[in-house]
Amino acid sequence: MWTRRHFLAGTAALTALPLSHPASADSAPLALTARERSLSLLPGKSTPIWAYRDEWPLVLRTARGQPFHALLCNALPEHTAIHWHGIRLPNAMDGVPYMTQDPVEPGQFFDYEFSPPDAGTFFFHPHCDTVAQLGRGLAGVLIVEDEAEQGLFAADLVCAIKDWRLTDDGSFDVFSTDKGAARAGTFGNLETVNGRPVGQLEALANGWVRLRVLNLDVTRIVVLALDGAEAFLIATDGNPLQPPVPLKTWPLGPAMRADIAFRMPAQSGVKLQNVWGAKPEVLAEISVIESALPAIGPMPTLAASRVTEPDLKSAERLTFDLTAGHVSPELEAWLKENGNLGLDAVCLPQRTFWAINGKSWPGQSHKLKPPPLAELKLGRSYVFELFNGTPHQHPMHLHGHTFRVLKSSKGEIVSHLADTVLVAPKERVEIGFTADNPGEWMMHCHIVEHQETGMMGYVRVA
Ligand SMILES: [Cu+2]
Repeated sequence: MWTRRHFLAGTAALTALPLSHPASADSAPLALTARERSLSLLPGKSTPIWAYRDEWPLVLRTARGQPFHALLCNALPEHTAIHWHGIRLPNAMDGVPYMTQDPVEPGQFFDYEFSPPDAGTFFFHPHCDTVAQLGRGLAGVLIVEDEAEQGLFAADLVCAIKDWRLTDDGSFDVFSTDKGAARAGTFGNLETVNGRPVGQLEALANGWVRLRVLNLDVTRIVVLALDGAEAFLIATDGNPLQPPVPLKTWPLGPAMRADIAFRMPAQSGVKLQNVWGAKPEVLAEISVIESALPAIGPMPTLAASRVTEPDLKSAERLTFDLTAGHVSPELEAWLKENGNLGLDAVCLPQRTFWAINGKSWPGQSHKLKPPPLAELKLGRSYVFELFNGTPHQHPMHLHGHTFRVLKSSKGEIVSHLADTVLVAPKERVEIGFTADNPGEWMMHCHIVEHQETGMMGYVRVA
């Protein structure tokens, strides 16, 4: 059993251990100790990754509507926090340093407690110095299960896509370059699924498989396709798609998830592919286990979404232009006056390549917190029109809410619920949602270098 005493013993050098608030006595929290651990990514080499537990990828499962309680212990050399991506939780649990909570300094703890209102495939990661912390592997998968879905699938499998920037000896290379940050991002040089060049999974012959695919990479966009079985897209960013659609291809930018269902063939394996490039590349192989399951039975149906759909008739429309950026005059004046003194070096890169509605906001220092991009009325419906005026793709993420992707200027789309939407160059995408969660919620690109060099802002719901 993990206790605070163990953590104290392991970090004897760190004297002050202020607790954010006491853990509740009735439920033992799940300990997530962010620290350096070792993972073999290159044959015979060890990579000093940052992780919450020993296993990578870490997959946690919890029940919808039930209290989830995790204690973050920071044994890293810099501050951190946990953002629970896609979970509609109270603002104070959203894990954005300076914005929703104080940064969790080395040696400190933070209790995260919330009851996830939606079942689905989610993940969690830090929200500051993210390109390096997530780049080093600091992330976990959070699967929220609905009681009504127990036992529906013969196999429930996770495919976590994440690339790494390594040198030949297995240590980390620089995470970001100006060249990358100002363009499509700085790509990893080792592509992995579940920590291996090709993910290896297995499923019972004839059984229905639920394949939860997550893009945990900070940069790379993949386009999913399944080879070897007739496949259906059943959930997007964790939200059930009703009705499911046959899966031809489905793009997945950083932070996006797709749940795919298929019946496992009896004779041959199935391949999950990335068809982004000219030549399909295998992401994962699902091999077959002999079984006595009958080859009949319809595809299982997921429980309906609990997200409140937007009222499109009364919705207020707001436009957000994604463009190349520059430092705002206010920020420039502040920097001139203050230099770097007093600024959090970890959280405030000085580069600004991107902007939302002409405003760049690099890093997350509260001292530089700009006004919100928009003030939203609690309970009101909104349609956000996102226009990409750059030559690069941007997966745009809104915190605290789940939106419906309504429309694209590029043609017909599958209307679906999401927390992150990929916007292509010159594309105009409309998303609609009910602003039903009070607080200040980040809206940013999830190509993390774009976020950290200016394509970030927030909306205030009150
Ligand atoms: Cu971007």
